[in-house]
Amino acid sequence: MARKKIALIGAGNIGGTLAHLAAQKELGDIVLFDIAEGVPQGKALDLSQCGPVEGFDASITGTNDYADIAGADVVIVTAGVPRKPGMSRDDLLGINLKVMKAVGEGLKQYAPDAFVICITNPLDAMVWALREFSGLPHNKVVGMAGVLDSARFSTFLAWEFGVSVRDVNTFVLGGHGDTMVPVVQYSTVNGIPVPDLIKMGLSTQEKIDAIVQRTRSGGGEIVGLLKTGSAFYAPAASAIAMAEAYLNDQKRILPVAAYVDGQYGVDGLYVGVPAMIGAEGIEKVIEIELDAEAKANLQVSVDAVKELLVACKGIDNTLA
Ligand code: A3D
Repeated sequence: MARKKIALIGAGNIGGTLAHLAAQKELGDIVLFDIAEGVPQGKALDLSQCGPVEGFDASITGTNDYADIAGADVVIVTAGVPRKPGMSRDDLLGINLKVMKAVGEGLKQYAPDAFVICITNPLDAMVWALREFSGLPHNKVVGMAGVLDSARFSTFLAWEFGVSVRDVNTFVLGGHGDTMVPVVQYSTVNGIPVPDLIKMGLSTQEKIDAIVQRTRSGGGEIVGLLKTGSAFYAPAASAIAMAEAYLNDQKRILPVAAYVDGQYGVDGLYVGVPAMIGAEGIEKVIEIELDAEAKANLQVSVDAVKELLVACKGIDNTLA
């Protein structure tokens, strides 16, 4: 069987980390694409030279030509600009929308059968626009945010309870912004819901509320520390988990920005929900029961995503 082909659009901080992880896991041969001349080629060469040391077999090439992504099985999109301190994700909308148009056209021409994972911010609007520009089926275009936001929530909870991160399972729903919804009700330590752990005296409501808030602003906390860009290790690891779920038909239930049409009272929008990823891409959106507070928060988040789509349509009238 021929090796799978993984195309990475954007060879910046996340793109380079994605290439390294994909090579280490031998997910397939890797093509790094960027508009910056020399950058994808240089990173590809550097990463190729990890092969003998780390012992992986993967061809890694860099390119500025979309033709080289032809036939890709998985495409992960990070092209665009990241946040700087003081910027919200939404401030990136105008510039990254143009980038999504170029990427969408490249996908339509060269990789129409790929499973496409978008990471570019503002995520929920960019994944929607990328789907529109590319014309690919909705089940094959998905956004990465919930896996990362849940990983942040899990990390903070593991620290709070003093337990292994492996035993913490969390869900963060809604848009990837300040209105995201960490769902405490469905977050557990080895099956024990966080509200029960509070009742057992292992934490307090105030501490968990503070963790929810820290999760919501988890990306901004890192931007504030790095000063020159945004998080990239955990975002890359999260997208790789989604790519593996597709390539290996794992049927994983992951929180992702999926196209929702009907569930949760949402019509025709990309928003963070639990969904099953397998060989068909997004195979199912899972509708979990939410308490009144989570429902209200999800609605705020959905409204925020809708506003972004109106802004997108205002900038590019082909999206109307
Ligand atoms: P960065 O290191 O700047 O890399 C972006 C790359 O995109 C650069 O190498 C650019 O040259 C390249 N690029 C720009 N325009 C184009 C184009 N038209 N075609 C191809 N390549 C282009 O950023 P990064 O890797 O740190 O972040 C990438 C994106 O991910 C940003 O929009 C971030 O905001 C976003 N991000 C999202 C999350 C989520 O959880 C959703 C987390 C972290 C970062």
